[in-house]
Amino acid sequence: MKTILSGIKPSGSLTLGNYIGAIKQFVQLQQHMDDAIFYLFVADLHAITVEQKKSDLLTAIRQVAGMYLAAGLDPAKTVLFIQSEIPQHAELGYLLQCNTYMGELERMTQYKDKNRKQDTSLTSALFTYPALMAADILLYDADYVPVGDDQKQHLELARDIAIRMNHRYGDCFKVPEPIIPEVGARIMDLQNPGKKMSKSDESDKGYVSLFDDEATIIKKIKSAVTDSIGIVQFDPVHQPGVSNLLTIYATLTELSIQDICAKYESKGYKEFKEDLAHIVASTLKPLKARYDAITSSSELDRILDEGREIASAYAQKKLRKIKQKIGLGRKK
Ligand code: AQP
Repeated sequence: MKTILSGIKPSGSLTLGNYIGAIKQFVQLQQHMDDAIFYLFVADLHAITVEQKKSDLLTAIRQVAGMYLAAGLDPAKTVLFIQSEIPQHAELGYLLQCNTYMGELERMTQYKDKNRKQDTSLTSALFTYPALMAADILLYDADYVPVGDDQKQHLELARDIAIRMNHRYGDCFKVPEPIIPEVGARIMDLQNPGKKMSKSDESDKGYVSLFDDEATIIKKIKSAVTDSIGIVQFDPVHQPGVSNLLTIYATLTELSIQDICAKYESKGYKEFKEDLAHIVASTLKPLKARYDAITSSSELDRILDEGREIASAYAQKKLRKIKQKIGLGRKK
């Protein structure tokens, strides 16, 4: 049986980018892989690498957990849990840090982007975060890790650390493979299509939250930045805004980008955006309804308790093995 693992940071309100690049993909994978177990977690330890307000963090943790289920993940095939409830993530994270070089962490583009802003509030945990992410993955011997494009480099580092430690201490970890969607791996900001749509963005105009109401969704899509060319075509270099909207359209309808372009060949952006706005709104409406039903019952906590037990048993055994391999403690 294959193990698929992924996590989402509760660092704000989940966005359409998180849905298309991650959650929707998990559901599709689960439907196509009968013989697989999914370890999906809420990456709350990663969220606190930047300052979070306690009440917002608690809300966001529940939102991520609830959305996994609302999107259609089958609890019978999923081990759903909260990262901070399994202390072995942090402990293995430290052991991996001891096998990760400063130069490797300094090369991570996500860190470099944040550091470029010369932000003095950058924490040391933000710097070492890829080692914790590697621990999240290696702790459960994941075969595949579905992620959006932005996490590809971190996953490559996880593979490098696994290979290094297997070489140093003997067979420690399975070396995981990424699964990156062909379309939708990087949904861009609606107001600035040169950067990724992110839930922690200062302005909420650039992203559609999965919790936005219909009027807000329609307004945000209609006011998405496009260009003066006026032709609906896929050209990320010269028409990044329109290309991003086409990607969203294609992933939510399962139509090809080519077919969508043909549909709007002699029409302007107005009609294209109006149709897309309604597609996004009608995708998110049932999702939100299922989310409300799940989070207003005791079902979510029951599933999370069960997930914690299964994940905890696996993580304890795995960490014990790694500590022995390294030579920590008293047991040979
Ligand atoms: N814009 C995006 N397009 C496609 N995939 C995306 N993902 C995130 N943004 C996009 C994918 O969602 C999964 C969970 O990501 P995360 O929340 O753990 O971290 P992130 O990638 O840093 O997401 P955000 O929204 O940008 O969070 P903040 O603003 O807090 O940094 C991952 O698989 C990610 O690739």
